Amino acid sequence: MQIAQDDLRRMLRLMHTIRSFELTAQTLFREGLAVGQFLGALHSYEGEEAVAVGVCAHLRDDDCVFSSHRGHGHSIAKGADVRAMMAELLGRESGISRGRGGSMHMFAPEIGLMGGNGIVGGGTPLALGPAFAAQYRGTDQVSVCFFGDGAASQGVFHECLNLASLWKLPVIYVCENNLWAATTPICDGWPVADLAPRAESFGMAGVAVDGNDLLAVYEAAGEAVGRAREGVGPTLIEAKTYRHRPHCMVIPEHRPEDELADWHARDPIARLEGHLLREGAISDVELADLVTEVEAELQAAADFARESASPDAATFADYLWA
Ligand SMILES: Cc1ncc(C[n+]2csc(CCOP(=O)(O)OP(=O)(O)O)c2C)c(N)n1
Repeated sequence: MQIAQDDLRRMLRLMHTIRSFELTAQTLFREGLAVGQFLGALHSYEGEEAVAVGVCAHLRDDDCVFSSHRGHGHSIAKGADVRAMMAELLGRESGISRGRGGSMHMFAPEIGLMGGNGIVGGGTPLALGPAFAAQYRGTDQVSVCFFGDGAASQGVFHECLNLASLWKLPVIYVCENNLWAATTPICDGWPVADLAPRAESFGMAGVAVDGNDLLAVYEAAGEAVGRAREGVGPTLIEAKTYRHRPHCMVIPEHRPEDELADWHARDPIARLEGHLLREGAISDVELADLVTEVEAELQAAADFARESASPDAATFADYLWA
């Protein structure tokens, strides 16, 4: 699949934006511990950027994305405003969910961002709703659900594949197989090494990709989205990837050092940069400028969040469903 160089540079910028967002969020979390202003837990998406960016590059604003507890990357790749996201982390009124949600609940339905989910596997049935609606209305919209390898062991996930395939719904299930579910290694969670082949038992398309290779993810997602838009049916994508950080900010690192080093050497951002430099699609100077610009944008977003006001106490319950 040929990808225009402009598109690749745009995707590289998004990957840097996600990486920089996560690093800045960790600073806010540490500050927040001191002054008690960070809203909820913080699960870093560092290392998995190619998955969100490669998939969402094929989506329009009227396509839906259902995210997980590790959802900042999905939100940014779907087009969410990083200033509003940063303010959400601090529970500010200017936050993307008006400061009522925090890290795991970034919603922007106007761009098809249907939010994160603190319930592991919680997004899998929700993604069927817009997929069914699109089919019923005869539009070519698609619905995408991102989830982890741990979520794939939830019973509801198998019900969803069954229904999606039975009704040929335009839904794409993207498993971010980062080899660990919190502190449980995949070999203690699955009796098999791979998820993608399980799609066959539901009579639907299933494909495994190197989730640290933006080009591979982009190609697999393009085919899946195309199939869904044409009414052919759903796809299960298993993206093999790895998170650079521990499960969340309050769980110490427990993974083997050689495994960590091995995956850090396969950093998806460095990999795409290497490709673009070799192809002459970007120069060292342009790359340095891009990183500087992105970091400045995220610093400004953090300042915006710090300076924003918290919701008035009398309005705390506004926008919440009782
Ligand atoms: C239904 C449910 N069970 C357990 C948890 C606690 N929990 C939070 S994250 C997590 C691990 C999830 O692993 P995975 O789905 O592989 O996603 P990853 O964190 O690797 O991205 C668990 C068990 C939860 N939030 N929801």
